[in-house]
Amino acid sequence: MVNNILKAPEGPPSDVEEIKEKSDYLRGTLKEVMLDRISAGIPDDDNRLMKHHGSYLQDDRDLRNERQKQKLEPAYQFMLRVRMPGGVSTPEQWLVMDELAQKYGNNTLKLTTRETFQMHGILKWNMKKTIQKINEALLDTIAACGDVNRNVMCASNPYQSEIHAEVYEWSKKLSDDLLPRTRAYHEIWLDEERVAGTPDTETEPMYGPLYLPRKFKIGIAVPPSNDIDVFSQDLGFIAIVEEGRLIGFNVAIGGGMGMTHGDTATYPQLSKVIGFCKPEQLYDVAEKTITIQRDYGNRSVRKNARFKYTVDRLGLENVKAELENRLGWQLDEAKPYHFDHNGDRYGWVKGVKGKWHFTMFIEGGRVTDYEDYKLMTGLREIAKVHTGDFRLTSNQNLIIGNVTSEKKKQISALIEQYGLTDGRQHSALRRSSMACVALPTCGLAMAEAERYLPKLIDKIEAIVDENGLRDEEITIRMTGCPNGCARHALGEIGFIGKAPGKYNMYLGAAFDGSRLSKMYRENIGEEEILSELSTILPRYAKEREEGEHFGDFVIRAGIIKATTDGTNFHE
Ligand code: SRM
Ligand code: SF4
Repeated sequence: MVNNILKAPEGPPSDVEEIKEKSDYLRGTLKEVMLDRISAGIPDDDNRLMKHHGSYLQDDRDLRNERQKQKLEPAYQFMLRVRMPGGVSTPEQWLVMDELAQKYGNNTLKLTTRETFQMHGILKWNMKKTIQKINEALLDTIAACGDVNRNVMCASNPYQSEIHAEVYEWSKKLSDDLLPRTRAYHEIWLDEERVAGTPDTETEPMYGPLYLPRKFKIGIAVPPSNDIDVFSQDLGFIAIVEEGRLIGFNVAIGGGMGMTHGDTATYPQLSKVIGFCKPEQLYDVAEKTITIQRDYGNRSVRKNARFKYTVDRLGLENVKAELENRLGWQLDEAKPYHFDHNGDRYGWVKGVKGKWHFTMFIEGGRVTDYEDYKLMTGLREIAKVHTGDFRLTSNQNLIIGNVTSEKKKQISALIEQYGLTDGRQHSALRRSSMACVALPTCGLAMAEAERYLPKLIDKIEAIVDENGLRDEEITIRMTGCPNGCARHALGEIGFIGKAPGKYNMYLGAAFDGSRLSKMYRENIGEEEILSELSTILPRYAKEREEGEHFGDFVIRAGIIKATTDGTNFHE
């Protein structure tokens, strides 16, 4: 149903639109090229389609120059991302991921900012086996990347597990029901025979043959925790709980973090709340919102193709009216809600039904065995005896969830034995940190992030300690480029990579994820970063008001202007 007043931008379709159109519903020549043994890589067109199957071809950038000198093809390898709505994994699934990471990956698991596992370093010849094993474990990688709805996030707040359990069921339903219908994934990776008659019978009723103009992200928050950064989602739902009962969701549309350096037509944006729906209306709202983006999103210029630009271009009220038109009913007025933080809360807590939850701090979300910290082994041993679940948080941390009182002793002993940590020995600043993958695997990284932020924090901690701020939660986030995979624009201190060793520094985001930051300094290195923070942090220590968060303080003190909307992020 296309509205005659609303218009999609004109212009020739982008190259990806053409690739999707010719792809025979995401098949392309993937089946054949994955069998080819001459190159460890795959052609670019197939790589574009590969994303819809949850994987990217990458190369090890640490080895790039050396291999070029030796006239070798890049050290090609694949990244694989699991679709795991709400970040909930069983211990059995954890053990499968752990085994695959050791056998076919680079011996690490990355817990991502969207509550799932990524594996890096998988060679082409091992991809099919790896994907098959993941599917045998009742997980999959369908639509974990690509121009479709992605992994649906939900709050991992263990304090309110009954609500969490309900919200988790919704995130799972949304993720499952919004999957592409094509059998391409099953044919390419799981050896399913193609049924005669496809693709004529395969119509992708919701997506259509071109799928969406760009990726689409949904998350569900449960106040007062905004751990999933609900306003950064294309479509966010805020659970409304009355007298301990989930009565529905506020609906927020048009958020996103990515931008391009030097291009003010691109910007991070926060979604806006447009109304309230009942639980049973949730799927309808999601589906109809997605079809609006399908029909009006920019299919010509990919960097302006996200739903946030569609909403800003068409106007919030017009998009809301179009949504209600497609729904055939009106959203109720939004209900009051209150968020007080967007980070995680660490350590043991007792939830309802007598179950215990332990939130661990996982720096940079990287699970591996370090020389003096056997994190991966420790978690493997826990998974072997654990009868509850694991919840991957949207801050790259991990909750060992639903531990019975009987098991708590055994799991606590393993936590102790392997020195697994709730992060209490670190500053609250480190515990509130997030960094995207960046180098060496991310092809888009302009600077280090995950490998560098811990070292930078070592130095910032000295300033923090000198000023009595060790227990002060200040969110700090770093990304290796402006795409914003660690939601940099919602960090009270944010860094975006510009070039090796150089970052743009941002300040002024709100602690509860409700205000974007603004650029404070451009293209600076470590020395200048530390020098700036050596001035600002002591001022915060001395001049802050009772309970005032760092992001609010820098605005009140006139250090940075508030960003009131994504459209003034660059001003
Ligand atoms: Fe991201 C692209 C990693 C969350 C915005 N992201 C990438 C790629 C695939 C690079 C590429 O296109 O070649 C990165 C793979 C690196 C690697 O080696 O693994 C990558 N993104 C990640 C992860 C693993 C970061 C992490 O350290 O945890 C996160 C995986 C999430 C998941 O499980 O699905 C990740 N990416 C995000 C988020 C945060 C979120 O969704 O809450 C964002 C900002 C929110 C948003 O989408 O606006 C994000 N990633 C991007 C963008 C910019 C998109 C845009 O339209 O603005 C790109 C580039 C693109 O799509 O062209 C990108
Ligand atoms: Fe790569 Fe940039 Fe995302 Fe970091 S923010 S993982 S560098 S795309």
